[in-house]
Amino acid sequence: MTTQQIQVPDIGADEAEVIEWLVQVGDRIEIDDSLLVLESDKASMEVPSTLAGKVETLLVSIGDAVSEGVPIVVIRVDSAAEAVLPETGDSDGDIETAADQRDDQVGHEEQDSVVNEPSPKTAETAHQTLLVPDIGTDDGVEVIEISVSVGDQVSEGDTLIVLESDKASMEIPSEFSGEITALMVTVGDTLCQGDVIGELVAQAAHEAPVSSSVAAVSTDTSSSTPPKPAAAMPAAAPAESMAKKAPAVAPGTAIVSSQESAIANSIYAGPAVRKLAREFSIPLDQVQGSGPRSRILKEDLQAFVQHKLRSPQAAVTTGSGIPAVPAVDFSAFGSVRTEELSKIGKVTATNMQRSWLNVPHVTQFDDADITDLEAFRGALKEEATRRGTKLTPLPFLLKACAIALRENPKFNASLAPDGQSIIFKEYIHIGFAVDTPAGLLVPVIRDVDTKGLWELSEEVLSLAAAARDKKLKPAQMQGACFTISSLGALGGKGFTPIVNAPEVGILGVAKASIQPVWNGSEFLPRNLLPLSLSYDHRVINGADGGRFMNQVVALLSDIRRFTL
Ligand code: CAO
Repeated sequence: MTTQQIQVPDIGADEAEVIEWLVQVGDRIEIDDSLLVLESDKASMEVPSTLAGKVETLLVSIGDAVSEGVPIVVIRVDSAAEAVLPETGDSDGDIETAADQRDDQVGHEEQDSVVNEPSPKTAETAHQTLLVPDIGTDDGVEVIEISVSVGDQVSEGDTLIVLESDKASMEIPSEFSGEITALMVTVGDTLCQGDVIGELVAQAAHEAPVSSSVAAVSTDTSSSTPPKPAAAMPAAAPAESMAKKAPAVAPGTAIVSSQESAIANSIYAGPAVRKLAREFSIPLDQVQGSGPRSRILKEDLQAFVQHKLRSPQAAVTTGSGIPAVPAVDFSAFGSVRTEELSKIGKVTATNMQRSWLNVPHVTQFDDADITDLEAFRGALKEEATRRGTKLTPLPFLLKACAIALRENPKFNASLAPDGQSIIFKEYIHIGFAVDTPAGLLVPVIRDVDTKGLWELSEEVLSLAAAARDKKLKPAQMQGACFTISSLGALGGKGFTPIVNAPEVGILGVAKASIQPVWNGSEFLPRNLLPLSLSYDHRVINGADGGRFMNQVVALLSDIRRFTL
C-alpha cells in the first residue's frame, strides 16, 4: 500500500477558499467521491477524489485559500488502485501526487488542447453566438439564473447565466463586450457544452480575451467549434470583472423580465451564497454584502434572516390569519433562562388560545351577598371536621350553578361544530379549576344537581388532592358542561375567565370581603362575593347571561332557595 496526495485540480480561478470538508481522517473513499468544497468568487465546486482508499491526512483547513496544484489530502490507496497506477518505484510511505499520475496519463491530451486553443478572436464580426463552454461534465446542467436580458450592454466577464449541477454551481461569463440581441435559454433549461446561450453584437473591434472557459463563435463562421479548455472544471471569471459590472437594462424582448435581470445583475454573490439564498427564498437584492466590494457572504444571509425574524414585519400569520407574535431575542437586553413548559402547561396554552380565538366572549359581573351563607358555613365547621371534610364556599357555588344551569339550559349546552345547532345536555357535570404545581387542571364533578353539600365538599377535596398529586384519571377531567374558576382564596376583586370551549359558560369567583351595603335606610356590613360570568356570545345573549347571573346571586344570597 502506498500513500498518495490529491491536489487541487484546475478550478478555473486563481484561488478558491476551502469552505467545507466532506471527508475526515479514517474515511474510506471511492474514486469520484467528493472530498471538499471550494468556493471562488464565481463558483463553488466539490472536488472529487481521483483515488480509492482511506483518508490518511487532511492537508488544508476550512478557510484556507488554495490554488491549482496545492495538495489537499493524503490517501492510503487500495491495492487494487495501486495495481492500475503506473509503476513509480516508490516504497510504501512515499508520497506521490495523484495529480502527477493524472498528468502522466493525460499529458498528451492536455498538450493537444493547448495546441488547439483558439487564437485570440476579434469582434470584427459584429454578431457573436454565445455558447456554453466546457462545464466539466457531459451531463446537462440546469440553468438556475439568467443574469442578462435582451438589450443589455455587457462587458467582457459579465455573467450571462448561472448553471448548477449536483457538484457545482457556476457563472458563465461573456467573452465579449456588446449588446445582447437574443437569449435562447430560460431558467430550468438543461445545457451542455456547445449549447447556444444567446447572441451579442460587439460594440467595437476589440481584441477578444483568451479564455479557456467560454466559447463564443461568430454566426458567420458556422463551422467553428467551441474551444476545449485544458481542465474540466467549472468556468470561473475573475472577481474583478464581476465587480466592474454596470448593467444597462433595456426594455424589450427579454426572455426574463428586465427587472429581474437588473436585480440579478446588480447582485454580487458567489454561487454557494446564491444557492443558499434560493433554498431559503431570501431576496438577494435586499441583502447587504459585507465582503470585499460589497460581496454578499453567507454570514450576510444569516444576519438578514436573524434581522427578519426579530423585526415585526417578519410576523407570519397563524392558521386563523392572525399575525404571530414576532420572536424577540431577549438576551439582547440581559441574561435570560429558558424553561420548557410542562406538558399540562402546553395543553393549557393550546386550549386557552383555541377558546380565546374561537369564542366571542362576553363577561358580566355581579356580587353575591354571602353573609348568611358564610354564617351557615361557619356553623357547620365543627360538623365538617367531625365528618373529616372541609366546607368551603365552593360546594355552595357548585350547587348554585347546578340549579342555574338546569333553569337556564342554554348555559348547559354546546354549539355544534358546524355552528348550525345547539346541543343541550340533560346532565349537569361541572368542572372546577385546580391550581397545581404542574399547571392548571380541571377535574369534573358529575351530576352536581343530584348531590348534597357534604358530598360535593368531599368530592372537591378528593379531586383537588388527586389533581395536585397527579393522580387524576382522564375520565375525571372529561364531560364538563360548565366550569367554576375560584381564585377567592388568593384574593382579587374580579377577573375575566376564558370559556373552556366547547362549554359555553364559566363562572369566575374572586375574594369575598365585607362591604357597606345600603339597605334603603342604612349602610350595613355585608359579605360580598365578586362573581364574573363569561359566556359564548354565539349561544348566549346578554339577557340570558343576566338571568343566569341573577339566579346564581339569588341562590348564594339565600341558600334556602337551594331547596326550592
Ligand atoms: N373568598 C374568600 N375566601 C375564600 C374564597 C372566596 N371566594 N374561596 C375560598 N375561600 C377561603 C376558604 O373558605 C378557605 O378558608 P377557611 O379555611 O377559613 O375556610 C380558604 O380560602 C382556602 O380555601 P381552599 O382554596 O383550600 O378551598 P376552595 O374550596 O375554596 O378551593 C380549589 C379549592 C381547588 C378550587 C382551590 O384550592 C384552587 O386551586 N383554586 C385556584 C383555581 C384557579 O387557579 N383558577 C384560575 C383558573 S384560570 O387561570
